[in-house]
Amino acid sequence: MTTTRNPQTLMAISPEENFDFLFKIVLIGDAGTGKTCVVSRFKNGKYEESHGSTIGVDFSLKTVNIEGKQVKLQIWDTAGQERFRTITQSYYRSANGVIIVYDIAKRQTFTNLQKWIDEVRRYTGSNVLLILVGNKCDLESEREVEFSEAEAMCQFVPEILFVMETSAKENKNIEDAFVCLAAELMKRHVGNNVQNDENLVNLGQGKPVSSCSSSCNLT
Ligand SMILES: Nc1nc2c(ncn2[C@@H]2O[C@H](COP(=O)(O)OP(=O)(O)OP(=O)(O)O)[C@@H](O)[C@H]2O)c(=O)[nH]1
Ligand SMILES: [Mg+2]
Repeated sequence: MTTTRNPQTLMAISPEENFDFLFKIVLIGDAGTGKTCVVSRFKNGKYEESHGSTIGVDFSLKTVNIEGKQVKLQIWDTAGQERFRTITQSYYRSANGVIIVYDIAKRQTFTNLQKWIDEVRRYTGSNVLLILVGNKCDLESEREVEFSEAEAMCQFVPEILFVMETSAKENKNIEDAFVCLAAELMKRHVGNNVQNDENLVNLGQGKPVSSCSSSCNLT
C-alpha cells in the first residue's frame, strides 16, 4: 500500500487529510432558521430538534467526492443573533462560499435577506460564491415565502448562484446544497487553473452566474 506524503514536511497524510480541494463555506442568516440543524444533518446525518442557539461560530469538516475528486469542506456555522455579529463578521473574509439560510415559514427571515447580502458584500472577497437556502420546507402548511419569490430575488441579486429549499428535519436537499456549491467552486477553480501547494483554494477572477434553480446538475 502506498502512503501519501505532504511534499513539504514529508509526513504521512492520513486518508482523512488527503484531498484535492479545500473550500471554506460559511453559513449565515437569522437566528432559528436552522443553520446548525442543516450542518449537523450534512455532517452526521442526524437531526437534533433542540441544541440551543449557536454561540459565536462552530466549525466542522466534511469531505465529499465530486466527479472523482476529494473535496474537503471547512464549514463555519455562525450565530444568527445580533449580539454575535461582530465576531461572526470576522469569519466571512476568507470564505470561498456563503450559504444564506432563511426559514420558508417565517417571512421576516426572508425580508432580512437584504441585510445579510449587504454583509456578504461588505465583508467577503469579490470572488465568493453565494447561495440561498430556504430551510424547513417540510412546514408546507405554515409556508410564508413562496419559492417563486426566492427565485425572483435570485434574478435581481447577481451574486446569488442559485436558491434551493431544504429540510434538515426530513433530510431534503441538504447534501445537494453543499455539493452543488462545492461543485461550482471546483469548476471555477479548475477553470481559473489556479494551483497552490497546500491545495488551499484561491479563487481567481471567476464571476458568479446569475442563474437560479431548485436543483443542480453536476455533469
Ligand atoms: N420543521 C423544521 N424545523 C427545523 C428544521 N431545521 C431546524 N428546525 C428547527 O429550528 C430550530 C432552530 O434551529 P437551529 O439549527 O438551532 O437554528 P440556527 O439558525 O442555527 O440558530 P442560531 O444558532 O441562533 O443562529 C431547531 O430547534 C429546530 O427545531 C427543519 O428543516 N424543519
Ligand atoms: Mg445555530
